[in-house]
Amino acid sequence: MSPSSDPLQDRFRGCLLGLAIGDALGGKFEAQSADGIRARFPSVEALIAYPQDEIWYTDDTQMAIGVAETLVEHGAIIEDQLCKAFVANYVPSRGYGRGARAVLEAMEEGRDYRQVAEQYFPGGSYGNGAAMRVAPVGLLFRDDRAALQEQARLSALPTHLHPLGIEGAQLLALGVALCSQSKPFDRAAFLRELVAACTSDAYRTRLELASRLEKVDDLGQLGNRIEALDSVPTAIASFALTPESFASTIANVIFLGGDTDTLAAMAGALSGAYLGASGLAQRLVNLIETSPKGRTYLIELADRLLTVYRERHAIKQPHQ
Ligand code: F2R
Ligand code: MG
Ligand code: MG
Repeated sequence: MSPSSDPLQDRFRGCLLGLAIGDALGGKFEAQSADGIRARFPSVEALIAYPQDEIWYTDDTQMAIGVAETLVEHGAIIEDQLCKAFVANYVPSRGYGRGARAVLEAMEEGRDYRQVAEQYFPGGSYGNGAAMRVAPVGLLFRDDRAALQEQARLSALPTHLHPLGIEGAQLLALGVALCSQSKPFDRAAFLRELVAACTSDAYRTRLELASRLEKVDDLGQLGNRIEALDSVPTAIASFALTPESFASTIANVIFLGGDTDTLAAMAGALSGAYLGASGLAQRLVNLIETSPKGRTYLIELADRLLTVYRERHAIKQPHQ
């Protein structure tokens, strides 16, 4: 990849590549214990140095690709088009949530997927599957708060109808939008904006706790689980504690164990949107899989999303 001289292009690319790296590196440790990971990797540097061969992403990146493709093709989330993109990208061996798998297979077979989702989790899923894939929404609607909230909600609906699943996606999308705009980083302002955007006490309480955290050793207080409430605030807090280090941001959530791919995918998307592709761990960028929808495709997809963003705003000149 030749480095971009366009700061916004660098951030769009950084967001998708950061997501894929966090997902792929975290995927090597999914469901492992914090103690087990720490015993093998005593430092951030040791963890980041671990992969020697291609790193393969999981459902997190695969579904984010579906969201980005839908936005590129249609300029907004259109539910049946989003479902088509999810189905076209669906490879079960990448490791999907069990409810998500049932819903995607219903979509694939033309069955009533909303009914399947409701049967699986009455009241809807509050898993982190909507948040893990929402980053492209945060990029495209980075300067339109109302559209961002609505588009994030629409991107969640086919699989995640529970309010906590939807709100997790809205908060992560807002986090990406803020990260793509700010430099230098103002931690208090960043978390204040996110707290103000909360619609539930549950997320507000977690993000207020995130704003009081002073060290990465305390991140575990926010959770490491597959539920959106137990992972979205954690990823946001990790980025906010180490905004200038992509490696630390993803490693510190992987050290928590549990849902490591998704924690690191979300944290990586935030960090990448802030630092840009040029601020990522370059060794890891170079190790992202070279499959048809691997590293090169992710960069092209980010560039196409930026084109849609610029057309939407009729912005002719590159800007921050
Ligand atoms: N699921 C995985 N990884 C396990 C892969 C196992 C194995 N390698 C394989 O190949 O199969 N990872 C991915 O799933 C998470 C995202 O899940 P998503 O899309 O939200 O799925 P789902 O099924 O809707 O929810 C996940 C779990 O959350 C709990 N849950 C959700 N809503 C619930 C409700 N209303 N009541 C009770 N529980 C609810 C359930 O435990 C769901 O299984 C990411 O980690 C992604 O990486
Ligand atoms: Mg995954
Ligand atoms: Mg996961």
